[in-house]
Amino acid sequence: MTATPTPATTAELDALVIGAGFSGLYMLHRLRDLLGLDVRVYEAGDGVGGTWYWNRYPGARCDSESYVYCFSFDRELLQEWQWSGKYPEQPEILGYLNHVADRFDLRRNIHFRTRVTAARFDEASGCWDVETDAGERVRARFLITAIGCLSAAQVPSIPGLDRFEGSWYHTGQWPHEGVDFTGKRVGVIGTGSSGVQSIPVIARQAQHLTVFQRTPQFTIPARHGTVDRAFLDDVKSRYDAIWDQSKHSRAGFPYEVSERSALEVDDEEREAIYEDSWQRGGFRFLYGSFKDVGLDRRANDTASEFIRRKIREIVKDPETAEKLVPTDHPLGSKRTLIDTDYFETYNRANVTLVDIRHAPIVEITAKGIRTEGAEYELDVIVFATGFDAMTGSFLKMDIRGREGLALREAWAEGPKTYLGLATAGFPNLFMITGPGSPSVLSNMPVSIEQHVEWIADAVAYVRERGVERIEADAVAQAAWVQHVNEIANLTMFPLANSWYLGANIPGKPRVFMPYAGGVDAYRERCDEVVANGYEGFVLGASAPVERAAAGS
Ligand code: NA7
Repeated sequence: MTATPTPATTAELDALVIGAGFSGLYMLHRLRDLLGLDVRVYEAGDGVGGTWYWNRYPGARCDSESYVYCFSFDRELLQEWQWSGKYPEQPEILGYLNHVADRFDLRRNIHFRTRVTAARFDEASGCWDVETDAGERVRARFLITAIGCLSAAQVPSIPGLDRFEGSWYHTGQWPHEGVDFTGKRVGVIGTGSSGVQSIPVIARQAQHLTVFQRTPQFTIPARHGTVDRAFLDDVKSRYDAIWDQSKHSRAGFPYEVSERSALEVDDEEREAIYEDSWQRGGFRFLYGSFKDVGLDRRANDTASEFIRRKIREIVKDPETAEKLVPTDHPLGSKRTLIDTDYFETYNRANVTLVDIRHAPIVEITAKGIRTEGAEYELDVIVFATGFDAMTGSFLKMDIRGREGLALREAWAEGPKTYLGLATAGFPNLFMITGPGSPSVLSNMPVSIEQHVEWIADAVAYVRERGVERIEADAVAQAAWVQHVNEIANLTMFPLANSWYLGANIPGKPRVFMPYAGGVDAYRERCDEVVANGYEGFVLGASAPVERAAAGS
């Protein structure tokens, strides 16, 4: 908060929602149309869509299959929308979310081109005072963040970017008019999902593409294509069962999960199962092949080794193939990627792979990128370098809870939440898919719907009882944080440097942020909390803030 006078409060709302992606749109609908509350949404973009508004890079596409990458709450909506791609592409998802906004008349409560800069909890009124970069100031009983998990784009601070005479872009802030790479020498830094999706598409257009790779990745073919009409008709005839299965599954997908161990079959059978999963494509490779690929290192080694063999088979130049083979982390410990023609792209004559793990980038020059090994002349640099994941968008705002406690202070050692829904010291603040919930380890719309419905129910519960505040209890929060860590330590996740752990951001505390115990177990726990009268939440007055020990 600044010492400068703040503008007068202009409105009093029941709820203020930040963000108009999947989460914000449904939260608005639920609170406004089902509970009859006075709600406003602030959205930084000039349209709805969130992630799918910003990430317009070539090849941007979702890794969840389209028929389950959507809302399930309205049966008519499910029946009327027709997906065209097996995996929905960014324009199609954006079209879907615009359709949702129109269909439920949501835009009239959304203030676009408005970024929330600060929010302070007012002890006397039990409300949040929220400020925006447009100079608006509004008071609301409940503050709900619908800011996504991957929305604070990260351009690494490489010396010399300001001297570069070409143009540069970050995949997460892509120009709406697109970028024409024809005849251009293009450099892509980063080989996460965004890099792996955009590299094959850029390679087909550019004169030459140079990929700057720090960590080789495991990626599985998506087997993308148009979606079969008969398949969609069948899905629509049994949607209730599909959602039921997804909501009670480990990762929010209606996939059969294998009951076999990779270690209980012989080599030949194991190879055949992996080959079948590889040919079918997508995340099924992880869930449908064997039950222990994500849990047991020896089982995981068999899957990792299968993919390494595939890379060496696909990539013709042995030296390039070796550079692409991941050796420093097990499959699934970083976000598993799915791709279309990623490894095949390195067989093109106009594509060069540069290993910046062994010869790091030193600087960006006027003409291109200089590594410890060579200088590469470029017309365009694409930063596919990811996000300050899960906490970045929270901490960009100046959020202050009781007794002026700053969220930046409360989360200085890493995010501390109760169920990823709330945080001690910040009454009446709810987070949709916050750190400590399954979020990025799941099919997002399934997790988003569960959170939105849980939050709306909690709001209704306290309102019906005339309770003015609800806040996570610090002891319950500490137990949840510990549980999230214990579960992560049973998996492969801690074995890689990943954005799940904040490892991609220099100086960020190394804490595993999402909940790896599964969408099914998580939903059960959230339901239990409600059944036990909002166990772990304090309703009404709260104890003094424990600064040093807040949630630790
Ligand atoms: P990711 O998955 O964080 O990938 C970022 C990539 O950029 C990754 O290969 C990083 O290498 C690389 N990177 C990041 N910083 C640097 C620097 N300073 N120098 C060189 N290379 C760097 O982001 P995406 O946008 O691809 O995907 C985000 C999520 O969106 C994805 O996981 C899905 O959930 C959807 P590293 O691996 O850190 O060595």
